[in-house]
Amino acid sequence: MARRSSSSSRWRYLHPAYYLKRPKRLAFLFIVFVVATFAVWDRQSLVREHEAEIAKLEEQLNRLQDQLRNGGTSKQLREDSTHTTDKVTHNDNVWESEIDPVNNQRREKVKEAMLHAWNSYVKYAWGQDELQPQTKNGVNSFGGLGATLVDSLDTLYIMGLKDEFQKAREWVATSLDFNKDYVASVFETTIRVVGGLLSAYDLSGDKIFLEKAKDIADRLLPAWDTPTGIPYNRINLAHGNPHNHGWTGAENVIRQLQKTYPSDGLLPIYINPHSGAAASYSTVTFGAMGDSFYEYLLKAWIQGNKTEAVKHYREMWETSMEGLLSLIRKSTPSSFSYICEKNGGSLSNKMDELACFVPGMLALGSSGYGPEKAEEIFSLSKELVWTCYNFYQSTPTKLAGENYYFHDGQDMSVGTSWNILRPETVESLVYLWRFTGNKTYQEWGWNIFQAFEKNSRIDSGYVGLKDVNTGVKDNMMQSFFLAETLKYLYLLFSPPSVISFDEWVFNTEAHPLKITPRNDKVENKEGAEAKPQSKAVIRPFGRKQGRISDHN
Ligand code: DMJ
Repeated sequence: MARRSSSSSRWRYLHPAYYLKRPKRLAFLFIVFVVATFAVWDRQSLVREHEAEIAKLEEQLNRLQDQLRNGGTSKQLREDSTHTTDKVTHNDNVWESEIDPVNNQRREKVKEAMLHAWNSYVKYAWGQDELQPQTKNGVNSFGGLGATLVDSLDTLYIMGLKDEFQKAREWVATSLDFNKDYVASVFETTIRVVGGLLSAYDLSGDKIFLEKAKDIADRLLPAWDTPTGIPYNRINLAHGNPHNHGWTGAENVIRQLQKTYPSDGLLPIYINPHSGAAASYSTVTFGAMGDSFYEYLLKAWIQGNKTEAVKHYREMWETSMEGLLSLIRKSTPSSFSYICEKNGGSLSNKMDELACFVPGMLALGSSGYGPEKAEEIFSLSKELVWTCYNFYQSTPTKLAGENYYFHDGQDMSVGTSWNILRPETVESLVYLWRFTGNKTYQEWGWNIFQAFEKNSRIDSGYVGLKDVNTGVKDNMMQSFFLAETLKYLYLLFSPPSVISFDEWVFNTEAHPLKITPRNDKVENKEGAEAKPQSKAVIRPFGRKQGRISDHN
């Protein structure tokens, strides 16, 4: 009995009558119910909030991983990042570009093009200098120095193609051998191989690239051992023996340029390394064989961080720019500005596509002038890049020929009509876009990229065109297509902080090299310590602040 009554008293709490008969108990039950409901509801919303937070973090993580994969800033990939403050220099632009889906898509397309070019090289020409895509074989046009591989290292790195970069790095470490009984071009080997290796070192910090760069540079150095210091243009990599082509030795020269820089700053393309003199009839051009000299006057000044020790480079460059101004003419009827060539005393109305690096150079150098001159130089830069873009637009394939002639009343016509995947115009577009923020330049670059895709892409790589009028293809994927053309296109759709002009200067083969830190002690010619000049950082114009009126 007792057991039965205790059990029934236990279950009485579940009977409604237990509460309904006593209001206090009912109120207590109600309060317990409300508190429990709140507790459950609150917990659920907390879970929901946390889920939302986690989703947001995941999204951010994906975005950062994407950024890392797609290039990001060079320093994001570099473990040894010592300049962390630089990462935020152009932060606004980074985020602006990140949320610009058009730029992102275009950048991906360019990266995909690089992968296509690279994978074709890996498949058919691994370790050789260049790929012949039509016949699917490699050729050693530079003596077997792996020119395409070395030229591509920094592009792979900047695009965040880590596996490809690593594989290339292993080849450099284990198979790159410079002890070749081969008479190499001093210029080409310097810009592609020394430049490519130094840039890979500057970006990755991996010492193997520096060691290899030193090895090849030491083999090239005897070429500078001439009475004037002006180098021979060819040298045997295994044995030294610097020499010039027979035909350059035949130059009759009258001035010793080493000591007397011409008053118009325009140097003929052939100079005798023994006397330092140039032939009076030798061509003056901002195109083939003359281009990089002017580019390097400016860039040596920038790479030396514009200190007193490198001031003379800037001065010579400014002198040469006055000479350049004297070569500028305008076409009729459309008023295209172009750069003439000079043969002896007469000007020829011919301009190489190669000279289309000039607009970029002018834009880069303009900020070192006072405001008025800077305006003049910058404005010329914009006029010239418009002309260069029209080199592309004026042909049926929308790819530029090798050079153009200008005729009264007829504007321009293609001279030599091949296109070998050259980079100069897209190079200049990167500078113009970065300095003006005007997206028109990106559109032009995109049009050029599409023309390459349409005309030059085949299953086994990219080829040049024998004729931009007919679209007939050649059989060569030039190493500078991967080193320069695709790199500049990638940068055109990337935030300006990716290889910022404040920290990097591009060699003439588009290999970015670190600007010498400003606080470094620089020694001038006499061995005296040079004082850094007052801060003269290159200042890109505000993105919304496009200068004067841009074409289109
Ligand atoms: C490259 O090797 C370099 O840009 C050089 O300065 C000029 N020629 C090619 C690209 O056109």
